[in-house]
Amino acid sequence: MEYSLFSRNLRYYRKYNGLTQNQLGLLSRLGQVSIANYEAGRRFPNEKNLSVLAKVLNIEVSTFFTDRNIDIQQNNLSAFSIDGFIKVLIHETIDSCFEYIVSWKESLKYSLQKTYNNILISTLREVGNRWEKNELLIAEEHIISEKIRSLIILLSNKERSLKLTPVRKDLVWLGFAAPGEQHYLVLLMFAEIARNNGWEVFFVGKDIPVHDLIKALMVYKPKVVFVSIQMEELQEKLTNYLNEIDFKLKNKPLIYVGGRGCHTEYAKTVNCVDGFIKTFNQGCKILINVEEKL
Ligand code: B12
Repeated sequence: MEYSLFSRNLRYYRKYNGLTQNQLGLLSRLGQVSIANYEAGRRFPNEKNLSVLAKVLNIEVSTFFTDRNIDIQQNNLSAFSIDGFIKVLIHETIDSCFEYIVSWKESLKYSLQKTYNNILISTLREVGNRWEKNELLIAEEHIISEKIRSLIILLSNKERSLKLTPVRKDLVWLGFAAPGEQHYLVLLMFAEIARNNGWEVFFVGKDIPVHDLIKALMVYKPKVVFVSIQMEELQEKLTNYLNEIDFKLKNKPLIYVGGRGCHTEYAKTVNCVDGFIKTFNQGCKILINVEEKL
């Protein structure tokens, strides 16, 4: 009994510290094989090695034998946390970050949509809270954003390699961020959800001059356009932008606006906006149940 408690706690605190078995094996000089054996309950460390492990993991030896009150069936789930993930994002390579989020996703049997929403978006919110409280360096916020950008694409590619959805030529999606807007990660998640649901995707991202955007809309002829605005102060610029599109484009696509810089009242003030999307799941619904909308 004590042994299995030790195994679970070792695994928990290793992940909490953002370490792979290999990394813990190197730091403790016990090797990856021993760590794997300990975690699988096949072997048990002697007293000396126990204290080495506790030291590397920054805990007391007794913590290995303290029940953290976790439900045994949920044991895997508790090994992951937003806090642990943020540490991994800041300090580890993109490969370790990917390994962490894939294990987390699989332990919870999450879809791509749920992984984006429940893990990545929640992490971004927590990063925002910490940034506000000055608990994160600007550099760390940038490092995290960049890793999350890569993870959005890596997760989506992995999903597509498992389940190939043929691209439907009649479903074209285009996404862009409001002029002056630097935030585009949720927009990128929508692009990947669209791609995984058979859309042909044109992710134009940020900083696109309006004339070029109009050209892109004429050439690619999207059925649906998603616009992202996080900064309220950019609303006026976005309105001018959208009005110009409305004026110059004959066959207008369905245009949806979303993000914390936008609300229903704002969306109503712009003629060519077909809808305001409040939540990530609401946006995904449009991309998945597309036939209802077109
Ligand atoms: C990551 C991040 C950055 C990254 C962006 C990286 C990137 N490539 O996107 C970097 C480091 C570049 C950055 C820069 C800045 N940032 Co910033 N950033 C964030 C952070 C932490 C996450 C942004 C994000 O992706 N949010 C997505 C989710 C978490 O937000 P959400 O509102 O819950 O989103 C929901 C809905 O709104 C909707 N949704 C969101 N986006 C979209 C898009 C579409 C199309 C749709 C349909 C729906 C939709 O779905 C979500 C889930 O339900 C936020 C904190 C936060 N809570 O958002 C600050 C935050 C947005 N940033 C902020 C600021 C102030 C800045 C800077 C001005 C800071 C500076 N002084 O340099 C700059 C420049 C901003 C600019 N001109 O655009 C402020 C904005 C305050 C405001 N004015 O409203 C925030 C809120 C931080 C804060 N707590 O103060 N930032």
